[in-house]
Amino acid sequence: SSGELTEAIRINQVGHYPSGKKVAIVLEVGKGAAFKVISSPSGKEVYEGSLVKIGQDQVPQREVWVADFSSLKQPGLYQITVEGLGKSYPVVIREGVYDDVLTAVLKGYYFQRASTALKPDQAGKWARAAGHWDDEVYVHASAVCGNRTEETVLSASKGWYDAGDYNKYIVNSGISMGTLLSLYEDFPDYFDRKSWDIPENQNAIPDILDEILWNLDWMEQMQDPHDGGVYHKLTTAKFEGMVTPADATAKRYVVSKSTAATLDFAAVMAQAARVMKHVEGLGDRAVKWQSQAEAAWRWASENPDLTYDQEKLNNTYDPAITTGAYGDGNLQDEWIWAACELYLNTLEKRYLEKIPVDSVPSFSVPSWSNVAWLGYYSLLRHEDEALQPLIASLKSTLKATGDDWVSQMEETSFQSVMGKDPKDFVWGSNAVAANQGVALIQLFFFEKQPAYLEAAKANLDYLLGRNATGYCFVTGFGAKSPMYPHHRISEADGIEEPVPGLLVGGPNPGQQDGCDYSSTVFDESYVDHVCSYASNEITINWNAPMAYLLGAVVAMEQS
Ligand code: 9MR
Repeated sequence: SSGELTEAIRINQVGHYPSGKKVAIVLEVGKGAAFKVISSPSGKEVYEGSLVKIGQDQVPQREVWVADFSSLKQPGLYQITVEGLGKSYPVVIREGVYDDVLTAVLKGYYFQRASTALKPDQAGKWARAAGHWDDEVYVHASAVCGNRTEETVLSASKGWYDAGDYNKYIVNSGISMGTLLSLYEDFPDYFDRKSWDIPENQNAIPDILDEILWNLDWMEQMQDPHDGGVYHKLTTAKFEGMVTPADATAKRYVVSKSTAATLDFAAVMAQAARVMKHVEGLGDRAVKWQSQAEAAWRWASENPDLTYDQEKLNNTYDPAITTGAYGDGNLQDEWIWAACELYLNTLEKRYLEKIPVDSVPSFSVPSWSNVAWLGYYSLLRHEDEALQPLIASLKSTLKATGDDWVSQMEETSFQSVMGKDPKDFVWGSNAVAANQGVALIQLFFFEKQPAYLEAAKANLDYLLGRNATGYCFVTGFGAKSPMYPHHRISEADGIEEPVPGLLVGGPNPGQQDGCDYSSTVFDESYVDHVCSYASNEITINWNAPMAYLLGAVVAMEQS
């Protein structure tokens, strides 16, 4: 009957703007090839359309029909029905439809704060006691140098927990901060006004910067003031159990300085200095960040290839460190990112030596280990004439990528850029989808064609439910939302609903956690179970491009 709920109709479960493109994907057809849109709960039919079968070859055994109801523009609550199949989850059409999820995704960072209690005023039922003051952190044997010993204690408090675990990793904070700083740098007018309920929201500083500062305050302390080198991470020796922050009390260390961490730190400090130079209430902090960035650059120049190799370090130093490695053997992209940010602030030619200015760079979607395009986005947003022809070739590279994506998207199961290439389904694939959206928005800034923005929004549809799993991937949103993320706070707090506003990692056919997945198909390899750290964890670097994508869509819709 058409009366029952079916999961075979995949939709963006958060909703659509009245004027926006609206597409559902139907995975089975019953009788005929029509679909209807009905008002909910009255059941009154408001639209009828044809299902269009599409050819997609990523998953040969899958059949897919597209239901396009873009011409329905009347705000309201609806359902899609297909005769013989059933009714979809609710379909929302309204102005401001992404405002709440944007706020929640930004607020997600507040819920990840270390070294503070969360009060019911801001955190509601997820209020919690403080943990991880990190004001007595030990220097791990791998980081002993100069006059420091293993018993040297430093303070490196605040910051955000990386993910489902409680450690703080500079490399991963790097891309997260770069992405959020870029969101403010690209949409200052919107974010100067945007406010949400964090403890600082009455001060003069925009809330997005208040939140960024919570992590920047920590990062500052991760640089050794004696030489400019930056510790790779602040961590326990092994992962804590599934306990609350207050109950996670194992000894914490700063571990080995590394070139990647030091360059990512340089890039973040430089971008922060530029973005917050004129923000009132910060005194001369921007000057300090710039000099910290330059000191980091100097250290990296003297230690150009100190990669973080956890296994190797564990052969030499005690205790063994078995938490997230964020080890990366290729540092060229970290050099590029730091060089771009420092060049923009100083216009000093020496930084250009690290940027291949004469060859055409290829495009790759940013990730924690691949940050070149964070730097290139910054070059594009500031368009320094002295950097031609590099700027022109960055533009043509990005345009070629965007054109490929737009043309390939029509032949994917879920009509999104994500899905065209099974290789995009890595650990944290949802961040690949979000970062494709970010790239398309950068492209849209200089090539004003609506198709690029539409493609970015198609990936948003993917992330919010129009995908092979049927989940809306942000906790607390959608009719079918992750309930059991691999997240110590959510697992240990005794509250049924997970902390809201967190993007889970998403489909990952690698299935490295060995959990019980119901499918091995690349885009279905997701399981909403706490054991699944390879598909159902949350991280600050996945939330960041989601915040960017949502923030950009909302800011552009309002302007
Ligand atoms: O996001 C990281 C992913 O790219 C790696 O493949 C994976 C295995 O090394 O590690 C992921 O990062 C985890 C980090 O090491 C510790 N905190 C949780 C992160 C997400 O699972």
